[in-house]
Amino acid sequence: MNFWQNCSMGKATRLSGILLGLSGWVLSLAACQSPGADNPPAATNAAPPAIPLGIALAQTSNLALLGQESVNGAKIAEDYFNQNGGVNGTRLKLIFQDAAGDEASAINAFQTLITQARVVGIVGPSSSQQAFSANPIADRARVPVIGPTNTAKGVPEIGPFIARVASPVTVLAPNSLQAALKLNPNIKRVAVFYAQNDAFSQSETIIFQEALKRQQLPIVTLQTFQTTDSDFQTQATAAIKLKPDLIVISGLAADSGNLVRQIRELGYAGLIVGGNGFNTPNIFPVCKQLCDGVLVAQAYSPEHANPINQAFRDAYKKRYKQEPPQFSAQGFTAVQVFVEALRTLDRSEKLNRYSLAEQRAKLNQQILAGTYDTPLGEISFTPEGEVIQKQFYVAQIKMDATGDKGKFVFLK
Ligand code: 1QQ
Repeated sequence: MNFWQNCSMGKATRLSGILLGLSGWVLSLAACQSPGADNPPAATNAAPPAIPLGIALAQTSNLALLGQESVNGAKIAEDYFNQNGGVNGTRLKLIFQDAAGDEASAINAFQTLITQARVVGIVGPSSSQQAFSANPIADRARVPVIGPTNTAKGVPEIGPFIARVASPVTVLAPNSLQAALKLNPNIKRVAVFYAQNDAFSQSETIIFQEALKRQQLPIVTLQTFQTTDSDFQTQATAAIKLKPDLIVISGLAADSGNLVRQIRELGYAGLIVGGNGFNTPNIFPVCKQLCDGVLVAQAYSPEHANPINQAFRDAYKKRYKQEPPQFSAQGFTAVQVFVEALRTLDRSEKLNRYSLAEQRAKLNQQILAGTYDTPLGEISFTPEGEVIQKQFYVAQIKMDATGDKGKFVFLK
């Protein structure tokens, strides 16, 4: 926890007694600003109380390769929406709790946000594996959760307060197989790899395997690993012996990058399809030149032509000096859904008349009722909280000759 989170937590605890029984946003962060040059200390009572939204994503651990990108997107959203009027004049304040890469950290982050920071809702956690443990806690506390990157089957069904803006493996994964078959219609033998200690990887590999069966493509071997592994010699050697002409991998970023590197070093030259764990430029330094050619399905294109994506992309490029990746667009979108649902509710009902519990319940209903024009395109939700999204893409990784720089090239 950093100083400002500490500050806001202390404030939350102190204020909660005073505010008990009072209506209104429960957390004022006005006196908790950075004292830096850009932020002179605010006079007490100068600003209306900000609306606290919890961000419980992986900022440390191996999952941070993906989680930090969503954090970056959420930060852009906070600035963007506050510069554009906040929630009908009230500022939004993101409260960050590192959910790291394991279930216990995600549970801790959720509990702190729900009971101490008293957030109106939570964006998180980063992985489906964590969601299956942490989300039931928010659901029982009746706090709306939007998963920015939880793609495993079954996440929205965890409970009525759980939604996601991440399109599920069921709709995302098969797109990259189609692209592989287009590039090489002669694929005959497929080797499938997946991380067996991760709910998303297990879920995604089932979808890949079902899609391969539908295409009547024989799976010549099924190899398993752990997301924490870095040595894949045994599995890679065994698979390559069977002469596959397509390798399909479901894992997270660091493990998948190392696996690709070792498969290539052992001489495999055929196509590789990577799952959602490959969806980050943070994989480039892991497999370097050997990442080249990997196919990855994407739920976001930086080229998507609508004004909100234009604004997001410009702000992202200005701040992070690169094109926004999918995980950042999803982090932005999750915050956007909260902001727009809050605006709509506040316009019709002046939310500050309600208790926090009532605000959370109304917010959950409004999230599910809305339609949102986002960097991911237009999205809405099923009554279960499953995202309905229209456009999907497939990209191929292109590395330069040195292996130091790479990009996702979107296929037609
Ligand atoms: C999930 C995923 C991961 C790749 C996100 C970090 O899609 O866990 O559902």
